[in-house]
Amino acid sequence: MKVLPAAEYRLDRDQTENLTEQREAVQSILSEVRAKGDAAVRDLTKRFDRAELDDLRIPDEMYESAYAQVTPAFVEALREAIVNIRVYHEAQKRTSWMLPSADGSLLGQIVRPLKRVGVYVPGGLAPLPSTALMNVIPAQVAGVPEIVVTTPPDAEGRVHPGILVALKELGITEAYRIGGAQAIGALAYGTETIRPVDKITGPGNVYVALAKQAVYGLVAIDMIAGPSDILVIADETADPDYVAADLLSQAEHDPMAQSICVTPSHDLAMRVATALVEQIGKLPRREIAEAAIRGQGAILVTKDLDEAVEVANRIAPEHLELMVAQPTEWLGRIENAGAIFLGPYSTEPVGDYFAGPNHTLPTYGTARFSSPLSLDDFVKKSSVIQYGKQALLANGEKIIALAETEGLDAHANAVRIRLQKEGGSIQ
Ligand code: HSO
Ligand code: ZN
Repeated sequence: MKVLPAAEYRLDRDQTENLTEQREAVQSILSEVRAKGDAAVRDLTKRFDRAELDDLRIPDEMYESAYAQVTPAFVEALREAIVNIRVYHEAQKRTSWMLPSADGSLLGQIVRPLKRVGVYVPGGLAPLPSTALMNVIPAQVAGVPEIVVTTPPDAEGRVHPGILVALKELGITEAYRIGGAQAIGALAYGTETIRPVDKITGPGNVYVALAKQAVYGLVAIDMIAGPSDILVIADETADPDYVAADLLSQAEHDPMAQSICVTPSHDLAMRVATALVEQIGKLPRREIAEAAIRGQGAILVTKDLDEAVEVANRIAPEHLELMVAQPTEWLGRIENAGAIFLGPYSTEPVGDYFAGPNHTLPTYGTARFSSPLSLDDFVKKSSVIQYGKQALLANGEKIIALAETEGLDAHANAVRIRLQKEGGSIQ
Protein backbone atom coordinates (compact mmCIF):
# COMPACT_ATOMS: atom_id res chain seq x y z
CA MET A 1 0.00 0.00 0.00
CA LYS A 2 1.43 3.35 -0.91
CA VAL A 3 2.56 5.62 1.92
CA LEU A 4 2.89 9.27 0.95
CA PRO A 5 2.78 12.76 2.44
CA ALA A 6 -0.84 13.96 2.51
CA ALA A 7 0.13 17.04 0.50
CA GLU A 8 1.00 14.81 -2.46
CA TYR A 9 -2.36 13.03 -2.51
CA ARG A 10 -4.53 14.04 -5.41
CA LEU A 11 -8.23 13.69 -4.89
CA ASP A 12 -9.68 12.38 -8.11
CA ARG A 13 -13.41 12.58 -8.22
CA ASP A 14 -13.75 12.81 -11.95
CA GLN A 15 -15.78 9.72 -12.68
CA THR A 16 -16.26 10.37 -16.37
CA GLU A 17 -16.26 6.66 -16.91
CA ASN A 18 -17.66 5.79 -20.28
CA LEU A 19 -20.82 3.81 -19.65
CA THR A 20 -22.43 4.34 -23.04
CA GLU A 21 -22.74 0.64 -23.78
CA GLN A 22 -24.24 -0.21 -20.39
CA ARG A 23 -26.60 2.75 -20.64
CA GLU A 24 -27.89 1.54 -23.99
CA ALA A 25 -28.35 -2.00 -22.69
CA VAL A 26 -30.31 -0.67 -19.73
CA GLN A 27 -32.52 1.49 -21.96
CA SER A 28 -33.42 -1.46 -24.11
CA ILE A 29 -34.16 -3.67 -21.07
CA LEU A 30 -36.40 -0.99 -19.60
CA SER A 31 -38.30 -0.52 -22.88
CA GLU A 32 -38.81 -4.25 -23.13
CA VAL A 33 -40.20 -4.48 -19.61
CA ARG A 34 -42.42 -1.48 -20.20
CA ALA A 35 -43.84 -2.92 -23.41
CA LYS A 36 -44.13 -6.61 -22.53
CA GLY A 37 -44.38 -6.76 -18.74
CA ASP A 38 -44.04 -10.19 -17.13
CA ALA A 39 -43.08 -11.90 -20.39
CA ALA A 40 -40.11 -9.55 -20.80
CA VAL A 41 -39.08 -9.97 -17.16
CA ARG A 42 -39.14 -13.78 -17.62
CA ASP A 43 -37.11 -13.61 -20.85
CA LEU A 44 -34.55 -11.29 -19.34
CA THR A 45 -34.24 -13.41 -16.20
CA LYS A 46 -33.55 -16.40 -18.39
CA ARG A 47 -31.00 -14.43 -20.40
CA PHE A 48 -29.09 -12.84 -17.51
CA ASP A 49 -29.64 -15.15 -14.54
CA ARG A 50 -30.19 -18.36 -16.57
CA ALA A 51 -33.25 -19.07 -14.48
CA GLU A 52 -36.53 -20.24 -16.02
CA LEU A 53 -39.24 -19.04 -13.69
CA ASP A 54 -42.89 -19.86 -13.75
CA ASP A 55 -43.68 -17.84 -10.67
CA LEU A 56 -41.84 -14.51 -10.31
CA ARG A 57 -42.89 -14.41 -6.69
CA ILE A 58 -40.66 -16.22 -4.22
CA PRO A 59 -42.60 -19.40 -3.34
CA ASP A 60 -43.52 -19.93 0.33
CA GLU A 61 -41.71 -23.28 0.60
CA MET A 62 -38.45 -21.55 -0.21
CA TYR A 63 -38.56 -19.52 3.00
CA GLU A 64 -39.13 -22.60 5.13
CA SER A 65 -36.21 -24.53 3.70
CA ALA A 66 -33.98 -21.47 4.03
CA TYR A 67 -33.94 -21.77 7.83
CA ALA A 68 -32.36 -25.20 7.52
CA GLN A 69 -29.54 -23.71 5.46
CA VAL A 70 -28.42 -21.02 7.89
CA THR A 71 -27.00 -21.36 11.39
CA PRO A 72 -29.06 -20.69 14.51
CA ALA A 73 -26.38 -18.13 15.44
CA PHE A 74 -27.17 -16.22 12.25
CA VAL A 75 -30.90 -16.16 12.99
CA GLU A 76 -30.33 -15.05 16.55
CA ALA A 77 -27.91 -12.29 15.55
CA LEU A 78 -30.24 -11.16 12.78
CA ARG A 79 -33.14 -10.85 15.22
CA GLU A 80 -31.05 -8.76 17.58
CA ALA A 81 -29.81 -6.55 14.71
CA ILE A 82 -33.43 -6.01 13.62
CA VAL A 83 -34.31 -4.75 17.11
CA ASN A 84 -31.27 -2.43 17.22
CA ILE A 85 -31.96 -0.99 13.78
CA ARG A 86 -35.62 -0.51 14.62
CA VAL A 87 -34.84 1.32 17.88
CA TYR A 88 -32.36 3.65 16.15
CA HIS A 89 -34.76 4.53 13.34
CA GLU A 90 -37.67 5.07 15.76
CA ALA A 91 -35.63 8.00 17.09
CA GLN A 92 -35.72 9.58 13.62
CA LYS A 93 -39.52 9.89 13.60
CA ARG A 94 -40.83 13.31 12.68
CA THR A 95 -44.20 14.55 13.67
CA SER A 96 -46.62 16.74 11.83
CA TRP A 97 -46.91 20.24 13.26
CA MET A 98 -49.24 23.23 13.22
CA LEU A 99 -48.37 26.86 13.98
CA PRO A 100 -51.45 28.81 15.02
CA SER A 101 -51.07 32.54 15.00
CA ALA A 102 -52.80 35.45 16.73
CA ASP A 103 -54.60 36.61 13.58
CA GLY A 104 -56.36 33.26 13.31
CA SER A 105 -54.18 31.79 10.57
CA LEU A 106 -52.92 28.28 10.83
CA LEU A 107 -49.79 27.00 9.11
CA GLY A 108 -48.45 23.50 9.31
CA GLN A 109 -46.71 20.52 7.89
CA ILE A 110 -48.19 17.05 7.62
CA VAL A 111 -45.81 14.08 7.42
CA ARG A 112 -47.12 10.97 5.69
CA PRO A 113 -45.47 7.70 4.74
CA LEU A 114 -45.03 6.78 1.09
CA LYS A 115 -47.65 4.27 -0.03
CA ARG A 116 -45.60 1.66 -1.84
CA VAL A 117 -41.83 1.16 -1.81
CA GLY A 118 -39.64 -1.30 -3.71
CA VAL A 119 -36.43 -2.51 -2.09
CA TYR A 120 -33.70 -4.02 -4.23
CA VAL A 121 -31.54 -6.56 -2.38
CA PRO A 122 -28.38 -7.62 -4.22
CA GLY A 123 -27.83 -11.35 -4.71
CA GLY A 124 -25.38 -13.17 -6.95
CA LEU A 125 -21.75 -12.92 -5.86
CA ALA A 126 -22.48 -10.49 -3.04
CA PRO A 127 -25.77 -11.42 -1.36
CA LEU A 128 -26.43 -8.94 1.42
CA PRO A 129 -29.14 -9.88 3.93
CA SER A 130 -28.04 -6.87 6.01
CA THR A 131 -29.09 -4.60 3.15
CA ALA A 132 -32.62 -5.99 3.37
CA LEU A 133 -32.68 -4.93 7.03
CA MET A 134 -31.26 -1.47 6.40
CA ASN A 135 -33.83 -0.66 3.71
CA VAL A 136 -36.93 -2.43 4.96
CA ILE A 137 -36.79 -1.37 8.61
CA PRO A 138 -36.79 2.42 8.07
CA ALA A 139 -39.67 1.97 5.61
CA GLN A 140 -41.59 -0.05 8.21
CA VAL A 141 -40.88 2.41 11.01
CA ALA A 142 -42.00 5.26 8.72
CA GLY A 143 -45.31 3.41 8.30
CA VAL A 144 -45.06 2.49 4.60
CA PRO A 145 -47.97 0.07 4.19
CA GLU A 146 -46.68 -1.77 1.12
CA ILE A 147 -43.05 -2.84 0.95
CA VAL A 148 -42.05 -5.08 -1.91
CA VAL A 149 -38.63 -6.68 -2.28
CA THR A 150 -36.85 -7.91 -5.40
CA THR A 151 -33.68 -9.96 -5.38
CA PRO A 152 -32.00 -11.89 -8.20
CA PRO A 153 -32.28 -15.71 -8.42
CA ASP A 154 -29.53 -18.21 -9.18
CA ALA A 155 -29.74 -20.43 -12.28
CA GLU A 156 -32.14 -22.77 -10.45
CA GLY A 157 -34.42 -19.93 -9.47
CA ARG A 158 -33.28 -20.05 -5.86
CA VAL A 159 -32.62 -17.09 -3.62
CA HIS A 160 -29.79 -16.87 -1.06
CA PRO A 161 -31.06 -18.43 2.22
CA GLY A 162 -29.70 -15.58 4.35
CA ILE A 163 -31.82 -13.12 2.36
CA LEU A 164 -34.90 -15.34 2.61
CA VAL A 165 -34.56 -15.65 6.38
CA ALA A 166 -34.07 -11.89 6.66
CA LEU A 167 -37.26 -11.25 4.64
CA LYS A 168 -39.23 -13.70 6.77
CA GLU A 169 -37.95 -12.19 10.01
CA LEU A 170 -38.86 -8.72 8.73
CA GLY A 171 -42.38 -9.88 7.91
CA ILE A 172 -42.09 -9.14 4.19
CA THR A 173 -44.93 -10.83 2.35
CA GLU A 174 -44.39 -9.59 -1.21
CA ALA A 175 -41.02 -10.55 -2.69
CA TYR A 176 -39.97 -11.38 -6.25
CA ARG A 177 -36.97 -13.33 -7.45
CA ILE A 178 -35.91 -10.93 -10.15
CA GLY A 179 -32.85 -8.72 -10.38
CA GLY A 180 -30.90 -6.36 -12.61
CA ALA A 181 -32.36 -3.54 -14.68
CA GLN A 182 -35.42 -5.72 -15.39
CA ALA A 183 -36.33 -5.67 -11.68
CA ILE A 184 -36.03 -1.89 -11.59
CA GLY A 185 -38.21 -1.66 -14.73
CA ALA A 186 -40.85 -3.94 -13.20
CA LEU A 187 -40.94 -1.86 -10.00
CA ALA A 188 -41.11 1.44 -11.87
CA TYR A 189 -43.60 0.62 -14.64
CA GLY A 190 -45.42 -2.31 -13.11
CA THR A 191 -46.24 -5.60 -14.88
CA GLU A 192 -49.22 -7.96 -14.78
CA THR A 193 -48.05 -9.39 -11.46
CA ILE A 194 -46.08 -6.52 -9.94
CA ARG A 195 -47.83 -3.25 -9.22
CA PRO A 196 -45.66 -0.14 -9.68
CA VAL A 197 -44.06 1.50 -6.64
CA ASP A 198 -43.55 5.12 -5.62
CA LYS A 199 -39.90 4.79 -4.66
CA ILE A 200 -37.06 2.32 -5.23
CA THR A 201 -34.24 1.94 -2.72
CA GLY A 202 -31.29 -0.40 -2.35
CA PRO A 203 -27.89 -0.87 -3.97
CA GLY A 204 -27.01 -2.93 -7.01
CA ASN A 205 -24.47 -3.37 -9.78
CA VAL A 206 -23.90 -0.83 -12.53
CA TYR A 207 -27.00 -1.96 -14.48
CA VAL A 208 -29.22 -1.55 -11.44
CA ALA A 209 -27.72 1.88 -10.71
CA LEU A 210 -28.18 3.07 -14.30
CA ALA A 211 -31.74 1.71 -14.40
CA LYS A 212 -32.60 3.57 -11.20
CA GLN A 213 -31.16 6.73 -12.71
CA ALA A 214 -33.24 6.19 -15.86
CA VAL A 215 -36.59 5.73 -14.08
CA TYR A 216 -35.96 8.59 -11.65
CA GLY A 217 -38.76 11.11 -12.03
CA LEU A 218 -41.39 8.50 -12.72
CA VAL A 219 -40.52 7.10 -9.28
CA ALA A 220 -38.23 8.38 -6.55
CA ILE A 221 -34.92 6.66 -5.80
CA ASP A 222 -32.69 6.72 -2.74
CA MET A 223 -29.29 7.54 -4.17
CA ILE A 224 -26.85 6.48 -6.82
CA ALA A 225 -24.29 4.62 -4.74
CA GLY A 226 -20.70 4.70 -5.89
CA PRO A 227 -18.03 2.29 -4.66
CA SER A 228 -17.77 1.99 -0.90
CA ASP A 229 -15.03 3.79 1.04
CA ILE A 230 -13.45 4.12 4.44
CA LEU A 231 -11.03 6.64 5.92
CA VAL A 232 -9.28 5.92 9.21
CA ILE A 233 -7.70 8.77 11.13
CA ALA A 234 -5.15 7.17 13.44
CA ASP A 235 -2.54 8.52 15.83
CA GLU A 236 0.44 6.75 17.38
CA THR A 237 -1.87 5.15 20.00
CA ALA A 238 -3.77 3.17 17.35
CA ASP A 239 -3.22 -0.56 16.92
CA PRO A 240 -1.89 -1.07 13.36
CA ASP A 241 -3.56 -4.50 13.18
CA TYR A 242 -6.95 -2.91 13.85
CA VAL A 243 -6.37 -0.16 11.31
CA ALA A 244 -5.29 -2.64 8.62
CA ALA A 245 -8.23 -4.95 9.35
CA ASP A 246 -10.71 -2.10 9.01
CA LEU A 247 -9.17 -0.87 5.75
CA LEU A 248 -9.51 -4.40 4.40
CA SER A 249 -13.12 -4.79 5.53
CA GLN A 250 -14.03 -2.09 3.06
CA ALA A 251 -11.58 -3.21 0.38
CA GLU A 252 -13.13 -6.68 0.13
CA HIS A 253 -16.43 -5.19 -1.04
CA ASP A 254 -15.30 -4.09 -4.47
CA PRO A 255 -12.11 -3.70 -6.53
CA MET A 256 -13.12 -0.04 -6.84
CA ALA A 257 -13.51 0.42 -3.06
CA GLN A 258 -11.38 3.11 -1.46
CA SER A 259 -9.48 2.50 1.81
CA ILE A 260 -7.40 5.35 3.17
CA CYS A 261 -5.52 5.80 6.44
CA VAL A 262 -4.48 9.30 7.48
CA THR A 263 -1.97 9.62 10.30
CA PRO A 264 0.54 12.09 11.69
CA SER A 265 2.72 9.16 12.76
CA HIS A 266 5.16 7.92 10.13
CA ASP A 267 5.93 4.96 12.34
CA LEU A 268 2.27 3.92 12.51
CA ALA A 269 1.99 4.35 8.73
CA MET A 270 4.77 1.82 8.17
CA ARG A 271 3.30 -0.62 10.67
CA VAL A 272 -0.16 -0.41 9.09
CA ALA A 273 1.41 -1.13 5.70
CA THR A 274 3.11 -4.23 7.12
CA ALA A 275 -0.02 -5.45 8.92
CA LEU A 276 -1.97 -5.05 5.73
CA VAL A 277 0.36 -7.31 3.76
CA GLU A 278 0.11 -9.93 6.50
CA GLN A 279 -3.67 -9.88 6.68
CA ILE A 280 -4.54 -9.56 3.02
CA GLY A 281 -2.96 -12.89 2.09
CA LYS A 282 -5.40 -14.80 4.29
CA LEU A 283 -8.58 -13.33 2.87
CA PRO A 284 -10.82 -15.50 0.68
CA ARG A 285 -11.70 -12.34 -1.26
CA ARG A 286 -8.02 -11.46 -1.57
CA GLU A 287 -8.14 -10.61 -5.25
CA ILE A 288 -10.87 -8.02 -4.78
CA ALA A 289 -9.19 -6.52 -1.71
CA GLU A 290 -5.81 -6.41 -3.44
CA ALA A 291 -7.21 -4.65 -6.47
CA ALA A 292 -8.88 -2.07 -4.22
CA ILE A 293 -5.78 -1.50 -2.09
CA ARG A 294 -3.51 -1.27 -5.11
CA GLY A 295 -5.87 0.97 -7.02
CA GLN A 296 -7.34 3.38 -4.50
CA GLY A 297 -5.63 2.51 -1.21
CA ALA A 298 -3.25 4.97 0.45
CA ILE A 299 -1.67 5.82 3.77
CA LEU A 300 -1.30 9.56 4.01
CA VAL A 301 1.12 11.09 6.47
CA THR A 302 0.22 14.52 7.82
CA LYS A 303 2.11 16.95 10.03
CA ASP A 304 -0.47 16.71 12.82
CA LEU A 305 -4.01 15.59 13.62
CA ASP A 306 -5.43 18.92 12.52
CA GLU A 307 -4.18 18.34 9.03
CA ALA A 308 -5.52 14.77 9.16
CA VAL A 309 -8.99 16.11 9.93
CA GLU A 310 -8.70 18.64 7.09
CA VAL A 311 -7.81 15.86 4.66
CA ALA A 312 -10.76 13.79 5.89
CA ASN A 313 -13.16 16.70 5.45
CA ARG A 314 -11.88 17.21 1.91
CA ILE A 315 -12.30 13.54 1.02
CA ALA A 316 -15.73 13.38 2.73
CA PRO A 317 -15.64 9.63 3.36
CA GLU A 318 -18.59 7.30 3.59
CA HIS A 319 -17.14 5.77 6.79
CA LEU A 320 -14.78 7.72 9.02
CA GLU A 321 -13.03 6.00 11.90
CA LEU A 322 -11.35 8.08 14.59
CA MET A 323 -8.73 5.80 16.08
CA VAL A 324 -7.05 8.45 18.18
CA ALA A 325 -6.42 8.89 21.90
CA GLN A 326 -9.37 11.27 22.46
CA PRO A 327 -11.86 10.60 19.65
CA THR A 328 -14.74 12.62 21.09
CA GLU A 329 -12.57 15.71 21.17
CA TRP A 330 -12.24 15.59 17.41
CA LEU A 331 -15.86 14.76 16.67
CA GLY A 332 -17.01 18.36 16.42
CA ARG A 333 -14.37 19.05 13.79
CA ILE A 334 -15.66 16.43 11.37
CA GLU A 335 -17.76 18.20 8.76
CA ASN A 336 -18.13 15.66 5.99
CA ALA A 337 -18.69 11.96 6.70
CA GLY A 338 -21.54 9.48 6.19
CA ALA A 339 -20.94 7.70 9.51
CA ILE A 340 -18.36 8.43 12.19
CA PHE A 341 -16.92 5.59 14.29
CA LEU A 342 -15.23 6.57 17.53
CA GLY A 343 -12.36 4.70 19.15
CA PRO A 344 -10.66 1.35 18.64
CA TYR A 345 -13.70 -0.85 19.30
CA SER A 346 -16.13 0.85 16.94
CA THR A 347 -14.93 -1.02 13.90
CA GLU A 348 -16.96 -0.47 10.75
CA PRO A 349 -18.74 -3.86 10.74
CA VAL A 350 -20.38 -2.85 14.05
CA GLY A 351 -22.24 -0.28 11.98
CA ASP A 352 -22.52 -2.38 8.82
CA TYR A 353 -24.51 -5.04 10.61
CA PHE A 354 -25.60 -4.43 14.09
CA ALA A 355 -25.46 -1.21 16.11
CA GLY A 356 -28.56 0.38 14.58
CA PRO A 357 -27.63 3.31 12.30
CA ASN A 358 -28.20 2.74 8.61
CA HIS A 359 -25.35 1.30 6.57
CA THR A 360 -26.64 2.93 3.38
CA LEU A 361 -24.41 5.97 3.37
CA PRO A 362 -23.34 8.69 0.96
CA THR A 363 -20.34 7.43 -1.02
CA TYR A 364 -17.73 9.03 -3.23
CA GLY A 365 -17.50 12.40 -1.51
CA THR A 366 -21.27 12.95 -1.55
CA ALA A 367 -21.23 13.21 2.26
CA ARG A 368 -20.51 16.88 1.51
CA PHE A 369 -24.20 17.29 0.71
CA SER A 370 -26.13 14.14 1.49
CA SER A 371 -27.05 11.93 4.42
CA PRO A 372 -27.45 8.29 5.39
CA LEU A 373 -30.66 6.54 4.37
CA SER A 374 -33.21 7.40 7.03
CA LEU A 375 -36.88 7.67 7.86
CA ASP A 376 -36.96 10.88 5.83
CA ASP A 377 -36.48 8.79 2.71
CA PHE A 378 -39.78 7.02 3.32
CA VAL A 379 -42.05 9.92 4.13
CA LYS A 380 -43.25 12.97 2.30
CA LYS A 381 -44.63 16.21 3.61
CA SER A 382 -47.57 18.42 2.74
CA SER A 383 -47.76 22.06 3.77
CA VAL A 384 -50.99 23.32 5.32
CA ILE A 385 -52.17 26.93 4.95
CA GLN A 386 -55.29 28.39 6.47
CA TYR A 387 -55.84 32.15 6.39
CA GLY A 388 -59.00 33.56 7.92
CA LYS A 389 -60.72 36.75 6.86
CA GLN A 390 -58.75 38.86 9.31
CA ALA A 391 -55.38 37.57 8.11
CA LEU A 392 -56.27 38.06 4.45
CA LEU A 393 -57.57 41.59 4.98
CA ALA A 394 -54.44 42.47 6.92
CA ASN A 395 -52.04 41.09 4.30
CA GLY A 396 -53.99 41.21 1.04
CA GLU A 397 -52.44 44.44 -0.27
CA LYS A 398 -48.95 43.07 0.23
CA ILE A 399 -49.78 39.94 -1.74
CA ILE A 400 -51.30 42.07 -4.50
CA ALA A 401 -48.11 44.16 -4.67
CA LEU A 402 -46.00 41.02 -5.01
CA ALA A 403 -48.27 39.58 -7.71
CA GLU A 404 -48.43 42.79 -9.74
CA THR A 405 -44.67 43.04 -9.84
CA GLU A 406 -44.61 39.60 -11.42
CA GLY A 407 -47.24 40.77 -13.90
CA LEU A 408 -49.65 38.12 -12.70
CA ASP A 409 -52.94 39.92 -12.64
CA ALA A 410 -55.16 36.96 -12.05
CA HIS A 411 -53.17 36.27 -8.88
CA ALA A 412 -53.66 39.86 -7.71
CA ASN A 413 -57.30 39.65 -8.61
CA ALA A 414 -57.95 36.48 -6.62
CA VAL A 415 -56.96 38.44 -3.54
CA ARG A 416 -58.52 41.77 -4.58
CA ILE A 417 -61.94 40.26 -5.22
CA ARG A 418 -62.01 39.12 -1.60
CA LEU A 419 -60.81 42.44 -0.23
CA GLN A 420 -63.56 44.18 -2.22
CA LYS A 421 -66.33 41.90 -0.99
CA GLU A 422 -65.22 41.62 2.60
CA GLY A 423 -63.30 44.86 3.03
CA GLY A 424 -65.83 46.55 5.27
CA SER A 425 -66.39 43.77 7.73
CA ILE A 426 -63.39 42.56 9.65
CA GLN A 427 -64.44 39.81 12.07
N1 HSO B 1 -20.03 -1.53 4.11
C1 HSO B 1 -21.24 -1.58 3.28
C2 HSO B 1 -22.39 -2.27 3.89
C3 HSO B 1 -22.22 -3.72 4.15
N2 HSO B 1 -21.15 -4.30 4.66
C4 HSO B 1 -23.15 -4.71 3.99
C5 HSO B 1 -21.39 -5.60 4.78
N3 HSO B 1 -22.61 -5.84 4.37
C6 HSO B 1 -21.73 -0.16 3.02
O1 HSO B 1 -20.74 0.65 2.65
ZN1 ZN C 1 -19.23 -3.44 4.66
